[in-house]
Amino acid sequence: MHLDSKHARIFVAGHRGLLGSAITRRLQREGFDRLLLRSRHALDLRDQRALNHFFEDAKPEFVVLAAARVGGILANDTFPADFIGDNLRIQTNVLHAAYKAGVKRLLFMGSTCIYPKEAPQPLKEEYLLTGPLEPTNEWYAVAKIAGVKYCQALRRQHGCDFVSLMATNLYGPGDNFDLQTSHVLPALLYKVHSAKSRGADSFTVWGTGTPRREFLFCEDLADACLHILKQPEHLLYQAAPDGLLNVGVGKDITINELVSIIQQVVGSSCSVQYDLSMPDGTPRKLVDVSRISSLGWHAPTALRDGIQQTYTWMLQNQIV
Ligand code: GFB
Repeated sequence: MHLDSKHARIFVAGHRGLLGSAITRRLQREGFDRLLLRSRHALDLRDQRALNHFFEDAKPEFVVLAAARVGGILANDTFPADFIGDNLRIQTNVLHAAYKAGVKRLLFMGSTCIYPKEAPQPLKEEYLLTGPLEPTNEWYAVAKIAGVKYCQALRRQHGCDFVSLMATNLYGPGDNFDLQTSHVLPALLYKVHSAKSRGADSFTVWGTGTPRREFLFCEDLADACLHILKQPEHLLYQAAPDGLLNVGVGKDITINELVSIIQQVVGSSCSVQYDLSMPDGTPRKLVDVSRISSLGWHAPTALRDGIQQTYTWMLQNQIV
């Protein structure tokens, strides 16, 4: 059932994360006045009993499941048990509690890394489970695939209106800039800025710089979430009969091209050193955005503008 009231009770799970905080800001700006927000300390999503109590008391009507353990290529590769374990626990608990509570619509955040490493590009939703995964993030991907499948199963068995959004590499204000655990875009913003500030000649790019990635601004994904929450059910499932929707910009670039844009934004001309001991990961993951386009949604923010906003945020928050 779609969202049609500013007074609906909406639970944003993970409201302090990059996506969750963007969705929360957006809903507040739009005048939604019954948001349900719980910090990690107030409600541990890995605790099924606590979560069941929360759903019984607060009675959320809509859920955006943006809580997850996320990280870049190194974090995924270094902490496989945390990535598969925490994500399985969080999503299984929330999906089960939401089903029991009769939630009207739930958005589950998948990821484009759930598609096979060698799948044809652009990645269509129907390529799910057609081949082996990228090894650096298969643990996270397996957890996310389980979440997508659980949503589908709940819809099939119990008629739950639970949809999975497969977002491409997300970035934006509030990002994680820790070099050991971050994704490439905030990592390179940090490295280029700090090299410039120190007067260094060069900075390090992991891998070969040739992999291609598609970058989605967090405010745009928040916009897509609201758009999908508001879609009438018959239109939504006409576009996505299996409940899967890719969310991207429909265009990818190489890591080297990303470096150039970041250098322009930061105003730096330092040279690049490639650390070939670090993994490239999947060569490409450009998503096919036909389904969400058919529902009238397109990512509004140009990459350079989004990077500029992220850089401004990084400086204002004295990250470096
Ligand atoms: O963003 P990223 O960490 O993750 O890396 P993935 C993307 C590409 O950028 C890889 C290269 O080819 C990295 O080797 N890269 C270059 C760097 N320099 C750096 C750097 O300083 N830091 C980082 N982090 N990368 C993740 C998955 O994959 O993407 C997750 O592990 C999830 O499961 C997420 O899907 C969206 O795009 O490779």
